Amino acid sequence: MSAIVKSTSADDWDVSRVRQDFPILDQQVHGHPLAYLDNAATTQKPRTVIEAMDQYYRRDNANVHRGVHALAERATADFEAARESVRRFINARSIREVVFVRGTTEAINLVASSFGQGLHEGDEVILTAMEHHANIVPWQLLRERTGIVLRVLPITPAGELDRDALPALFTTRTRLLAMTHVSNALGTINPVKEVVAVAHEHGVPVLLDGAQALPHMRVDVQALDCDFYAFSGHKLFGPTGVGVLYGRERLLEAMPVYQGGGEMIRTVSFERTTFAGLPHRFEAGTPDIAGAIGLGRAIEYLEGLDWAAAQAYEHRLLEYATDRLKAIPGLRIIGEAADKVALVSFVMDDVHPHDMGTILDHRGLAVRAGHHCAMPVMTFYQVPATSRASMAFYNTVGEIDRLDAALRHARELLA
Ligand code: C6P
Repeated sequence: MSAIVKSTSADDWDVSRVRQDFPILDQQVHGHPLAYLDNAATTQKPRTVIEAMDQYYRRDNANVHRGVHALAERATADFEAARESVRRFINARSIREVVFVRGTTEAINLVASSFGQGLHEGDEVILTAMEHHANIVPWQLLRERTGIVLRVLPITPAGELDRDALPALFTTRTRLLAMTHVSNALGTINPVKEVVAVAHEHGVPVLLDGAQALPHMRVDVQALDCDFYAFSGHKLFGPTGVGVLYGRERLLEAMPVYQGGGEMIRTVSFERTTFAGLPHRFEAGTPDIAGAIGLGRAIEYLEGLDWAAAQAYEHRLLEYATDRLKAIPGLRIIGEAADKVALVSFVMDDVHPHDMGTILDHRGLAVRAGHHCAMPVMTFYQVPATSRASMAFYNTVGEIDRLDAALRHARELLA
C-alpha cells in the first residue's frame, strides 16, 4: 500500500473565511466593494489585533517597567510577552536581540547612527540599486558626518540583483552590507541567504530590510544568518507606530546607545550615567505599548494560519495578475524577477500612474501610484512613477478580474 502524500496547494486556502477576520474589507468605496490592493503600503488588521489594542486601553493601560501597581504589572507583562512573540516568530536566539522601534525606518536609522559611530572616513557600506529610501538616506547622512563611501550593487533589467557584480564590491574597507529582502517597487525576492554567506566570507555583517518580506514568508534570522533584520508592524497586519530591529547580540552589545532618556538607563547622576542592558538600552522613552501588544497579537494570528497554503495562494494570485495585466495592450510590467512576492508594478503608455490610480479608485480599487520611495529604481527604468497592485492572502481572483477590467477602461478613456 502506498502512502498518501498530501502536498499543500492554493486550493487549501479558504479566502472567504480569512476575509471575515478583517472587518475593514467589508465596505463599499464609490459604490463598489473595496478591493484593497495596496498592501505593500500597509496591510489591514485582523479583528483580534484591533481587540487586543482596545482591551489594553480599556483594561490595562499603564506605563511599563516602572509601576508597582497591578495595571503597570499587566501592561509590562503583555509588552514583554509581545517581545517574546517576535523572538519566536523570527527565531532570534534571545529577547535581548529584539529591539522595539517605530518601524523599519527607525530600525535602519538606529543601525546607521549607532553601528555607524564605529565607521570612519573611507570605510565602505554596500547597498543595492533597489533599496527603499529608508535604506539609502540614513547612510547618506552618515556619509556626510563621517566620509564613508557607499557602493551600490546594480540590478538587471528583469529587476534582479546583478549577483556577478557582488564579489568585486568587497574591499578591505567594507564594514556593512545593507539590503532589502524584498523590493517594494518591483516585488523581487532577493537571495539573501546566499548574499549573507558571501558577505560573511569577507567578514562583513549584513543588515536586511524585511519590511516587505515578513508579510509574505516565514523568516528565520538564524537560518539566514543575518546580523540585523528590520521590519514594521503595520506591514505585518499589526498597528502603525511599532516595528522591530533584530540584532545579533554580540553586535548590539558593542554598539553605543542610540537615543538618551528614560527606560534605557541604569543609574543617572550629573556626573555619569550607566545604561540598561539589552534590549532596553536602545529603547529610550515610553515605548508604543499598545502597538507592541497589537504586533504580538498579529504574530499570534499569523502563527495560526496555514502558511504553506497562504503562500501557494498568493503565488497563484501573482501568476494570475501577471498574465491578465500582460495581456492588456500598452501595459508594461516593471519588475519581472523569477522570484517575486504578490506585487505587480506597471506603467501604461500615455497614462500617468496618478490618473490611473484615480480611475481605479472610482471603481473601488485601492492601488498605489508614485515612485514608492524607491526613486533610483524609477530612474533605472526611466519612468517617473508606476502603478502598483500589491496583494495579501485576503485578496481574490475576482479582485484581479476587476483590476483588469478597470485598466482596460482607463486605457480607453485616457490613452
Ligand atoms: N514602503 C510602500 O508603499 P516604514 O515607513 O518605516 O514602516 O517602512 C519603510 C520601508 C522600508 N523598506 C521597505 C522595503 C519599504 O517598502 C518601506 C515602506 C511603503 O512601499 C511606504 S513608502
